[in-house]
Amino acid sequence: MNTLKIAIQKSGRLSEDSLKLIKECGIKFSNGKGKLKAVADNFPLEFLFLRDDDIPGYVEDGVADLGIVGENVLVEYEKNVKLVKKLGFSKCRLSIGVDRNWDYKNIKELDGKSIATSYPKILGNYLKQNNINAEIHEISGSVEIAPSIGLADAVCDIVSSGSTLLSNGLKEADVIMRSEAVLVSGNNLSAEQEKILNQLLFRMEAVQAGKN
Ligand code: PRT
Ligand code: ZN
Repeated sequence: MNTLKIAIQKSGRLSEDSLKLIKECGIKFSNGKGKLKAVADNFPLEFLFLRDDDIPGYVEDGVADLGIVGENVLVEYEKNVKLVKKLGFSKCRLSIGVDRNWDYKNIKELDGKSIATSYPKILGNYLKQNNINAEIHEISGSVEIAPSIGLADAVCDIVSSGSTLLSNGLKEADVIMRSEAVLVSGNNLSAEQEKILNQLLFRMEAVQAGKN
């Protein structure tokens, strides 16, 4: 196939900047509200609008050839895809949050404690590397309320300004990983598709150079 399919978050913190980058690359398309697919008018690119959690898997399966997703999601899902380029937006941290009155010194204090998170794999690996035995409570949203309702002693969640932690009586105690939006690709692009990807990367680099 002489086109590339790119998976972009349908709506959320990555969507707007992902589409902005595409537009800055000079690629034109119209995406009607609620549409799940679109085709570019002046570049061999098709768009699939998906939930961010589904993007690494769709790229691995070849349903999409490329995707834009947070590094945190990419690492958590452990799919067989290539990180092609860091994109510099949607920057955040995956951090441990604890009660603001906890005189937290280092990760060892989590030994024997319970931690609520939507990132069980990244957290589990981090705890293992540090030889910490803690119980992981996987929850899919509103992680920050877990300590105040007695569900867990600490949280491991995405932080950007820190205001969500603060408003739940928590503080950022340890940074586990730093993340930003990344472009990923599948491992089975045709030679023609690799060529299109290189043209796209060339344009993305020009956009980035223009901003520095
Ligand atoms: O519906 P879908 O599954 O597609 O979206 P989603 O709700 O899972 O993800 P979304 O849109 O919230 O985030 C998409 C990606 O943006 C994440 O995977 C991160 O890579 C990145 N990102 C950047 C963030 C944040 N900043 C962020 N602040 N993702 C989430 N948050 C949340 C965080 O979970 C916490 O609840 O915002 C809150 C903390 O923000 P502060 O500013 O109060 O610290
Ligand atoms: Zn999601």
